[in-house]
Amino acid sequence: MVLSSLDKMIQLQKNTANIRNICVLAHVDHGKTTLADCLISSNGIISSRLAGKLRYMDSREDEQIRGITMKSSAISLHYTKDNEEYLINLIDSPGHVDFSSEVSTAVRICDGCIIVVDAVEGVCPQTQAVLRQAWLENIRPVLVINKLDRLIVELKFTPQEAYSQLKNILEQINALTGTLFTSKVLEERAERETESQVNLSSEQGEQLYDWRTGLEDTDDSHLYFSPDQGNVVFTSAIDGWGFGIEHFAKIYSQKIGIKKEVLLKTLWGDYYINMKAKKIMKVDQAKGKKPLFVQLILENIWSLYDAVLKKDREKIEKIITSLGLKIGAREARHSDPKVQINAICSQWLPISQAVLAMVCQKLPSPLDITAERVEKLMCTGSQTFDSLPPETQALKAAFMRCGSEDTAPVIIFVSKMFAVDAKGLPQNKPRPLTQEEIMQRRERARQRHAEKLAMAQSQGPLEPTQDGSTLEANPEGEEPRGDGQQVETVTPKPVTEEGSQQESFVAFARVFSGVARKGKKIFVLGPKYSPLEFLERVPLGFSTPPDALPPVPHLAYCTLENLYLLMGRELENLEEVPPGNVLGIGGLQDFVLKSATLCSLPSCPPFIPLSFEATPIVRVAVEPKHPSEMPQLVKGMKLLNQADPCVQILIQETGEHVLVTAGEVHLQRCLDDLKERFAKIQISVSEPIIPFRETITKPPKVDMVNEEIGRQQKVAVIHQTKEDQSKLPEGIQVDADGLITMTTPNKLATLSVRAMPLPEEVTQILEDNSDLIRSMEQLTSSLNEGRNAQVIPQKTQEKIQEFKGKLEQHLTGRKWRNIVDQIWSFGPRKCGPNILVIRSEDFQHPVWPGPVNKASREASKYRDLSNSIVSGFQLATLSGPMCEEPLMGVCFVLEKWDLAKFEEQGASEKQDEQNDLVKEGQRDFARYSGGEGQELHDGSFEPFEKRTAQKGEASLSDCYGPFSGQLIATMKEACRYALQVKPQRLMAAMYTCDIMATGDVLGRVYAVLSKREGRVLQEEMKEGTDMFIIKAVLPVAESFGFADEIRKRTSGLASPQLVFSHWEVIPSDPFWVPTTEEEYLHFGEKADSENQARKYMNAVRKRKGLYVEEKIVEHAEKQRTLSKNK
Ligand SMILES: Nc1nc2c(ncn2[C@@H]2O[C@H](COP(=O)(O)OP(=O)(O)OP(=O)(O)O)[C@@H](O)[C@H]2O)c(=O)[nH]1
Ligand SMILES: [Mg+2]
Repeated sequence: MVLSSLDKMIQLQKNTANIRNICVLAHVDHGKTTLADCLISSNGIISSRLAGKLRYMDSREDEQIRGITMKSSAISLHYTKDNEEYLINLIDSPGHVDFSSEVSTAVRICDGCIIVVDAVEGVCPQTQAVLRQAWLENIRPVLVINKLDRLIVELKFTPQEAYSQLKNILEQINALTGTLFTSKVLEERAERETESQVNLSSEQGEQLYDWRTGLEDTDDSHLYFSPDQGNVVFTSAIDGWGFGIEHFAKIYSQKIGIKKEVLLKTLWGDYYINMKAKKIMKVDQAKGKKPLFVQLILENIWSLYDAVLKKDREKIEKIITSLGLKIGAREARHSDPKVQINAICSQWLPISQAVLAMVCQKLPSPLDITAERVEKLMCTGSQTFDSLPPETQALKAAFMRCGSEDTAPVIIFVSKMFAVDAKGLPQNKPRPLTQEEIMQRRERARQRHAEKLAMAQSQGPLEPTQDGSTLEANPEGEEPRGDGQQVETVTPKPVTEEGSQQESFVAFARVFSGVARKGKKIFVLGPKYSPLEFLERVPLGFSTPPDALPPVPHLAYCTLENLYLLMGRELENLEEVPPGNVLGIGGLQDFVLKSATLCSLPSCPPFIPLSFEATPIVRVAVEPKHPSEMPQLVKGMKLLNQADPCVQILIQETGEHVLVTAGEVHLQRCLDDLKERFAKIQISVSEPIIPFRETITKPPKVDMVNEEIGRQQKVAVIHQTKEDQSKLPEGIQVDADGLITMTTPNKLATLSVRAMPLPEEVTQILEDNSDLIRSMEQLTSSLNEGRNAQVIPQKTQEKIQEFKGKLEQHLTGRKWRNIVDQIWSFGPRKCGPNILVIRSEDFQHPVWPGPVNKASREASKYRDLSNSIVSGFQLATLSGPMCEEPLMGVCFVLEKWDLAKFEEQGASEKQDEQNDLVKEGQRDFARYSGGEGQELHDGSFEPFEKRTAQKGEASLSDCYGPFSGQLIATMKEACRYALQVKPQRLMAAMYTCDIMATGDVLGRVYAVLSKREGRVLQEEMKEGTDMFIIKAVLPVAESFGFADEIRKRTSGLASPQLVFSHWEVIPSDPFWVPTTEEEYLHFGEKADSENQARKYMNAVRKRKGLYVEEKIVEHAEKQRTLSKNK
């Protein structure tokens, strides 16, 4: 970048009203980076000839090789329109699903976005996803329909056909906007309704609500994309042209003498012009009139392409002169028509003009941030803005003002950290000396020279040298030359960190308020920080220096060491950054892991977490090739974790280092980064670890050959029968209905547990609400501990009620009666998709937060033992009996629990202890208090541990260990056996996959899909093209290499996008063995070829080092027929 323009940028950064922070979003390969190239070339950063070929924003080597963007990166551009100067901070984002987290990080720090759509492919799955993300973040979109040249050159459409295609795309994308809008309005409406109902309930009177009113009242016309609104531009980024209809309205209003305003309204749409009458009329299909858009715009472009492609020199000349353009001789004579088209069109309809003008006109500046967006950013989880402390609420004004005065609080959001080579940082780069520095150096040299002279003189006269000069050039070679033309460079100070650390992290951030100054000290608020906690701990108007503050969780204090202007591949040093700008911050790597909020006031809440669309699902274990390099690997993985918004790094109980990524491409990039940048060692990578879930189903009605079960006779005993598999150890009773009864080893307590499959919808509801369940769990535990301070916010209460209602709605029937009220826990990890239910009339302690019924003595008894029972349940759901994978969709019912013996013992011991003093007790043993709930003055129960602590250890633990431990183990085992007596099934993770393919390769796509157990859900033809869109589901387990295989089989014509969608039960029974005659006939004795589930199960067991029951062929001889052998 030319240095002189840095000053320009600094100047532009101060005019907040003329800043536009925008990102380019689209489906993969729709031309975002190419478009960005065109915009960058308008600033002279790259030459216009290279625009579209260079893909400047794809600065990584692998991005260039693969031709896809993997990281979002920003660049600042300068644009002048109507004497107004604008600063455009442009962020290019990746379109591949695997990197959708990069889109989230970009969207957060922008105010607007350009949605790019390929004119041939139209609206694709990722287009929908990015549009939704823009909506969720409340940023305004404009539309660029790109690759119009493909309609001319590839599809050979007539202008009329092209017009219909464009209309179609607009309809599709507007339909999408419509759905997003409606759901949002209805949601807000519902919120308002509940609020007013709350208000109303106190008053008398009834009011009827009509849900439609919300939709009808709200004006949504400005939301839709339409060329006459000025928010749509048509482009061909590769050929360097683009236009909005305003451009043509201006030209034609002069040419035909129709008012520009009228043309603006009619150039797009079904209007035609009656040239004689100079009137614009509605299109009459019957007369075959062409719409204005076709006649005045598209036909001109088409005829230009036609002339150039046919190399019609005369016509080209004519067009050029009529447009008043000057084409260089080199381009005019170039044999490649593309070059000619580019040369002509980029002058005639410069793409950057069209796009940037639209951006400046239609997208908001940082000053226009809406109150709605600010409130949303500030309210994490189930908080409402009103419930925030007043100091925090006051910050909203600062956001809205976006002021740069010294009193304005500095608020910065860091959306991701990215790694750069430390050598590439501006402060470490050799740079040319400024004029002043040259002067200074010269001055110093002169002084030294004078000193030496003086010294020499004092020591005595010097022998004059031959050439008459008295001194040689000074040894440091700093003798200035007379001409001063020499370019000297400053070599940077050595990088402060030890030489080994060559990666330096820069925060990708945006200033929302105040001026970020180099060297300023600022608070770093982690995602879990709560301003309330700070205000509680630190007195109002704290005067201590922030360094000396008492420690507050998730709060740190740091210095803004370096500020950078992000210029694509380059960074430029800045001294300060005014509000509303995108910037890079150096020196935060020890404070910020992935994202954070920085603020000069601790009353600021952390921004809501970024919403990620992709779930990390592909996991591999990595290890260094040379075991001694483990420390490098660990360090490298830490760095990788910081540098990527969505990768997860786990260390499993087995000691494996596991990398969890969003997909294959993401995995590859992470591994490359690890090998080449962060760890710099050779690593070996395991096969992908595929996650499974375990569940149970209803007993099947038919067997494997579709015969009704129970009809046929089971075949003889020679073969292993199914019953053997689930043979239960002694001492465990099981009834016909699968109720398991187990006693603790010390025979004091007996538990009866039954497992039931949950309906699919219920599992889904549980999955969707896991966050809510987690916060419910926190609420209940704080209520149990007697901390009533936390009042449940209204919104959370409503959400809980809604969740409960949904469960009740789906859990109907005799089997499930009252079950929702009796839910005791969710698992695993207290928030998973399995439930524990207790069947007891006087059970008073469900998961639902609410006041504990203090009158019930029973309640306390259950509560005291509940921890052990619940822990047992948690353990059982965390790893199932089939292959130790987590359970899903299982309901465990604790039908009975008999503690009579235990109570007896407890009571007798209690007698003995009457006079004992309070001992220092261990807290972790038996959690039983003998059913006594002692009420304290404040009405809450005394914490249980205090009471149990009064008993000696010996009294409750016996030779089998502490009672609580026994209870946990017994509960866990009981749950496992309860599962094993039911038909068990594996659940596989499924991808949805969208494949776009032409008709001729369709067959091959299907072949690959079916080979990999994929299932086609839908196939439709894209209107006006010969493209088919196939929607299919595919097990994650079968997906490795899928994208490559499809690409190879279709010679690159089809490329699938895989996104994790759901868990699906594999219908086959992993333990199935043929038991009936028909089954033997059909499958043979081994019958293992058919069993996909068993294959998966055994693979997982093998990986985990568990016992695998396999039939191994011991004597591999040919089968002999007895008769022949005789
Ligand atoms: N015919 C035609 N091809 C284009 C146009 N714009 C981009 N392309 C081509 O489309 C391909 C993808 O372009 P990119 O700019 O890399 O697409 P992208 O949206 O940045 O892709 P990702 O970043 O991977 O999501 C390249 O081969 C471009 O040359 C266009 O206007 N017309
Ligand atoms: Mg790109």
